[in-house]
Formats: sequence, structure tokens, C-alpha cells
Amino acid sequence: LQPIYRKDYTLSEYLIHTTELEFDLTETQTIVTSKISFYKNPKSNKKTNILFLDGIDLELISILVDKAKPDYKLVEQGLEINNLADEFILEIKNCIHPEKNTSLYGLYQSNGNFCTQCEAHGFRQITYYLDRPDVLSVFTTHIKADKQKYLVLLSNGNLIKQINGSTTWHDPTPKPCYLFALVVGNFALKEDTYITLSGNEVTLKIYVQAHNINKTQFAMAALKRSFAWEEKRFGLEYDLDIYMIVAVDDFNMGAMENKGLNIFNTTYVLASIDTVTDKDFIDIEAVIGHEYFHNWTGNRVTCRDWFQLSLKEGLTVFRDQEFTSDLHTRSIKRIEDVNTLRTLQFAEDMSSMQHLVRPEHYIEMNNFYTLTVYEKGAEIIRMVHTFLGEVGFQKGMQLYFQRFDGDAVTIDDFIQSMSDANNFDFDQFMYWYSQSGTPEVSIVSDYNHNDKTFKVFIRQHSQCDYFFPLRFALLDDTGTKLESGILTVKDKEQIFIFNNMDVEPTPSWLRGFSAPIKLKSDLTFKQKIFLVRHDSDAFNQWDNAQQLWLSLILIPSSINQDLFFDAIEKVLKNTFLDGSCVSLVQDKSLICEILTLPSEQFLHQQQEIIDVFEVHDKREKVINKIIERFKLLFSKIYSKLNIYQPYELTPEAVGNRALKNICLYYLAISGEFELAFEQFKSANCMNDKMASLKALIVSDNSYKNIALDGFYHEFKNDTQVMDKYFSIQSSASTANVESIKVLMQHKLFSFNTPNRLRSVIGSFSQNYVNFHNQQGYELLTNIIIKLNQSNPQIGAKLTSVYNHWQRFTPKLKALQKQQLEKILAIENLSNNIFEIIQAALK
Ligand code: B3K
Ligand code: ZN
Repeated sequence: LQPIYRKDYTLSEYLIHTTELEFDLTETQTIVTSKISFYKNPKSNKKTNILFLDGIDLELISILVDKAKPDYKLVEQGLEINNLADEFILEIKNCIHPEKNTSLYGLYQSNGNFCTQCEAHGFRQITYYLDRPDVLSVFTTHIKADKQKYLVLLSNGNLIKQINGSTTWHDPTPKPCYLFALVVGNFALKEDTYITLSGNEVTLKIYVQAHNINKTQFAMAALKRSFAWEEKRFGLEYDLDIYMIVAVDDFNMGAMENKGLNIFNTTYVLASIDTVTDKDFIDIEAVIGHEYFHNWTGNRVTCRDWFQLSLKEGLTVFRDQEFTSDLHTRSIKRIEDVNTLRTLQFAEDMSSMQHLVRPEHYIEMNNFYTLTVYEKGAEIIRMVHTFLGEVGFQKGMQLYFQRFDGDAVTIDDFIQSMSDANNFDFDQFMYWYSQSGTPEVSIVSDYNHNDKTFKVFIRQHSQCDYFFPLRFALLDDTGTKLESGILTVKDKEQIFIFNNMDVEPTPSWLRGFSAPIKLKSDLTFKQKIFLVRHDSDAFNQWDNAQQLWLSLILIPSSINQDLFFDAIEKVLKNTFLDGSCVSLVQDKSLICEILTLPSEQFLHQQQEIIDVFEVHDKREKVINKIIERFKLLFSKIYSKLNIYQPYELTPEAVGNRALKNICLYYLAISGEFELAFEQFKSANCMNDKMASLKALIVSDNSYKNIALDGFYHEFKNDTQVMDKYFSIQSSASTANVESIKVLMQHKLFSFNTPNRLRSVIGSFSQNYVNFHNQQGYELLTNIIIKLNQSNPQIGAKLTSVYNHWQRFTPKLKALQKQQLEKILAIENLSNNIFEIIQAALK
């Protein structure tokens, strides 16, 4: 198996003017007819006059070039046509079997409805085509299906014809085939309109299965907020008369930005107060925004090749993060995003699947929709924004669209636009795309009482010298800023000197996490405590608390627990009880973040050798210490906040619930299950119901099963809530391989539905102490082997659980290696899984 390399990119010899497709869908087969007009690419210097078209698992029925039989041959994974003219019309008819397609890639069925997923290379499973993002064309799509059975027949663009049982769609904007979509089936429709800034009326349509129609209101409102935000913050409007979203239960990832016809996992559309949590609401809005924002960053300007994936994904994640920050609480959003980055992406950087934000090679492109490409990619864009400021960044965006609207381009093209619009040199900055791994930086400071100078020494420990912004402030002992700004770091070693410092300042480094680095500073224990209470940068308040928790968990002797707990107590008391202590921590969501210990997964990263049991025990010890010290206070805060209030999604209300529920969690661990059960019975929203259920399953108690059964009977007809029901049991401290097998026998378990598999197996794989043993691994491996046949994309995702095997304690390390070898030995191993295993065993 040969990987594909970025350096091997060449232009396509042929391009496409128009693509006309016809789909004839029945229950036993789908006939696809295409009429494609090709022309010689004037920029290509190839003169072979041979056209290779991608095609996988297709039954060719007929082929004509300019109405005559061409000189062609079927080859592996495609079709080769020889002796072609410089312009010609290709007509192909082929047969496919969506009714048998369990890979959820190409054209497939979900609950009897047809839908597509073409990114990255799914279109070649529909018909023969130049399946590459730099070949754009205008699509017209005719759809025929049994009109008694299927009432909704959709594709991209505008509906131009509809006669019984068939529709014709025309998409005027040229697009690559990965943005093609087709949906056929029975759906209920939620409809609304949006008037753009220039006064165009856009019809907004959300299609869901009929029983879900009452859960579409939030998504529709979120879609309108996305349109409005895009106009306000980026000055960008929508370009078609219709925008459709279709929600399906069977989907490999979150959602897909197909032009004018987004297809979503139901998880990211359906929402009601009774069925989703506060976090779910905000995540749903973010994904709706993300797919909408792709219309400009991804669709109007797309990627030249798949190595440039972060061009659209990093940028669009940055944009959706900003969307959420503008609409909700910026500091909390930042804390959550950085927590994800440091927990998951930093770990990916230490794993066998470590790769560049712009990868150099792939075997299976779908393995590269990763935290590195998405989240680290977004951090790089955020640094560009930090350097240029909002105005400069927007100038760069405008130049980018002016230059490249309608094109397929590279990350360099984007950075060049930013650079040219601002006269800013980003040359050295490009290391962020060409070096993998997380940069390590240390910072030491020195205050001189005599000459009143504060000297700062910054040192980079990486192979290359990164160029990044270091946001900082120097604070006096009341927390007032003496100095603040952005230091531009670019050398291996740099010194910055601040003069006229009458008192020794406390530095607040890397405010808002202004660069995705691992920073070691010489802040003392006391300075960290001071910053938890007094830093005006909420991110750093949280980050210093995290560092203190980390020390307390991993090296308890390194830290004065009483002093730290006194500070936490002050933070808590200030807002809720007497208000007598001075602290900047007023936001209850922030207090909740400060009270949340680093996850086991994050702690693993800090260990040379991962010992899941030791980490778990050490973390439990600290939880017990917290309870010992704060139990009474938690009770008081809980009863103060646990008053009936109608549900709202305001920062204030979200913060109240967050703090109340973290108190409940600690109280439940201390044995207060009755309190949790009371909340379970009386909760007026899923957020509080889930929180109480999570509290009830921390250990065995008399309420646990009553609550779980009650939950099941109340929600057994709701697919989304049932995912929560499964996942909560797989994550429980009492879960084990046997109980997971029982869950997999449940009548609502469905192996071919990724959401359900994720909620059972995905969740269990993160239940470290219960998963990491021979039986756990064998369970996972058997599932991977089954998925290799049915759904290799999900199979590869689950295989990635083993990507960290080399860092585990010897016994678990050996066991995981055995699993990798066992999978490698199976017949017909998919490219997806092969690539992961090969990297892991290298
Ligand atoms: N672009 C899609 C992801 C496609 C994944 C292909 N395996 C969703 C998104 O990032 O918006
Ligand atoms: Zn995206």
C-alpha cells in the first residue's frame, strides 16, 4: 500500500465544465447516470490525453464519449479512458447498492431514508469521477424515486423542476464533488426565512423524522443567529435562495457542509430543554454555525488538495469558536477549548498518529480529520488574529476572498493574503505548519530591587524557533495591571526588560492561552494562588488552579494544601456567602471550572509511563480531601442555588446550574445520594436530570438502579437521550466488561449506528480503570474486527484507542501490542485501520 504524498501534487490534465447526474433509486438498487463535459486544463502541461476516473464498488453499465464507445479499461479503483480529445462529453451509467452500504460513506440509507457523505473520497462510491477538491463544476441533479414511498427528494442548489416522483436541482456555484449531496426519503419539515443584509430572502428548511419535529426550534434559531453573526462580524452573506439541513441518525461524524444541503447527525440538530444539557445546546449551536460558516471558508474558497484540509477546518473552527464566544461567555469558551486541546490534541502529538497540521502523506484521508488539523489548526489561525488584531485580520480575510473566491487553494495562499493585507511577515510563522509536536517553552524572571527592573528570559526547547505571541500582564499585589501587552517570541532565547517597576510584580503569562505551547514558568506556589484569586484574565485564573490541582494530585508534598484550600474557600465564599473576601471570581461557571480537577486523561499526559490505576487513586484521594474540607460549604451553596427557576440559557442561569451540580457531584461522592435522587425526581430540565444521574452512579447505592430505570422508561423512545442512557452506564465506576456485554445485548443497542456504538464502546474505552485489562482490550478488538468489514471509518477511530500503547505500564503495553498485531493479521484489512496500526507498530 503506497501512501499519497503532498509533494506529489500535480494539476489535473482535464477539468469539468458541468456535471449532470440522474439518480433512479429503488429498494434493491440505484442507477446513476452521469453526463460530464470535460475540457483540457490550460494550466496543465500533461499531454497524455488519458483520463483516469476514480470509482470504487461500482457496476458499470454503459459508457460513451461523445456518443461513441471509447477506448477504456476498468482498473483497480477506477476507470481509464484513452485517446481523448481536448473537449468531450462523457456519459456513464452505473449501478450501486445503498441499501447494503453500512460504511455510511457514499450513498447509504438511514432509517430507510437515503443520504450521502462524500467528503473526503465518498463520491467515487457513487459514480466514476475526478474525485479531487481542485476540480470544480456546476451540478444539475435529477432524482427519481417511488412517489408512494419517498416524498422528499433533495440535492444541492435550487429546485428547478418537480413533477410527480421526481425533482431537478441546479447548483449555480461550481463545486468539487465532495460537496455534493443527495437526500431521498420521508421527513417532516420545519421552515423559516432569513432576510440577508442586502435584502435577499433565504428559505431555511430543516428536515427531520416526523417524531422529532418538535425538537427543531432551537436549531432553526441557531441557524438564523449564524447567518446574522457571519454578516456582522465577517461581512459575509449567503449566496443561494435556499439553505437546507437534514438530520439523520446514522452518521460517522458530526455534520457535513454540502453546498446548500447540510447533512447532520441528529445529535447536532435535535434539542429541547427536556432532552439536552446546557453544554449540548451550546455545542449544537456551534456545529450549526460551523457548517454554515463553511459556505465561505471551505465551499466558496475550497482546498486545492486534502493536505490543505486545515485551510478550511482550522479557519472554520476558529470562526465557530468566535461565534460561541460572542454569543455566550468568552472566557468559559476559551477554558473549554484549551482544555480539549491540551487533553486531546497534545496527547495526539505524543501518540503514534502524531502529524503535521498540514500532513505530508496519508493512506486514508479520513484518518486525518483530527484534533491536530481542526483544533491545533484553529489555534494557529487564532495566533494570526492575535498578531494582526480584529481589523487587520478582517482586512486579510477580505483580500483572501477577493483573490480566491471560486478557487481551490492552499494554506500558503491564506497566510499570504493575511501577510499582504497587513504588511506583516509570516515566514517564520510557517513552522507551525511544518513542524509536528507541541513546542516547549520556559520562562524565568528576575526582579532587581536596586534598579527597579524586571527581566524576563524566554527559552524555546524545540527543534526550530517558533514565532508566536505571548500575551502577558504584570500585576501589583492588588491585582492591578502595571504593564500588559503582547511579547513577540521568535528566537531560541530572548530577554525582555521592564523598567521603573517600583514593586516586584506578579507576572501573568500566556493570557488566554495566546499560543498552543507547553509553558514552564518559575511562578511560585504563592504566586499561583494569588493569580487564582486576582488575575483579571479568567483563563489564567483557571489555569493556575489547574496547575495547583495537578501538583496536589501527582506530587502532594510539593504544595501547601491548606493555603491552596484557603484560597479556594475565599473564591467560593466571596460570591455566595458573606462577600467579605476580595476576589475577581464572580462568574459561577468559572468557579465551577476552578473546582473541576484535571481529568484522568490529562493527568496521563503528565506521566512518563501511564499508570491508569495510580492516576485514578491519586485523583480520588484529592477528591476526598476536597470533600473533607468543603462538604459543609458545598451543602450551603447547593441549597442556596437549588431553587426553582424557569429554564433559561443565559450565562447567569448556566453558571448557577453548573456550580449547583458540581456541588451535588462532590456531595454524592460523600454519600449524599438522597439529595441527588431528590434532584433527579424534581429536575425541570435534562441538564439537571443528567447531573443528578451522574451523581447517582458514582458508586453503588440504593437509588442508582431506581433512577436508571426511571430514566429508561421516561425516555426509551428518544434516540438521543438513549445515547446518554448507554453512555452514562459505560462510564460508571461500576462498569466492567461483563456489564458492557449486557448493554450490547440490550434491544436498543445497534452495532451499525455510530452514535450508539460511541455511547457504549467509546465511553467505556475512556473508563480507564475498568477498560484497561485483557478482557477490555479483547472486547474492543473484536468490535474493531467486525467494523473493519462494516464501517472502517469508525473502526479506525476505535483502533486509535491503542495509539498511546507505548506509554503504558509494561503489562498493559504488551497486551495492547498483542491486540494491534491481532488486528493487523486479519484478512482484507481496510486502509483506514491498516494506516493506524502501521503507525502504531512502527
Ligand atoms: N467537513 C466535515 C467532515 C468530513 C469528515 C470526513 N471523514 C465536517 C466539518 O468539519 O464541518
Ligand atoms: Zn468543518
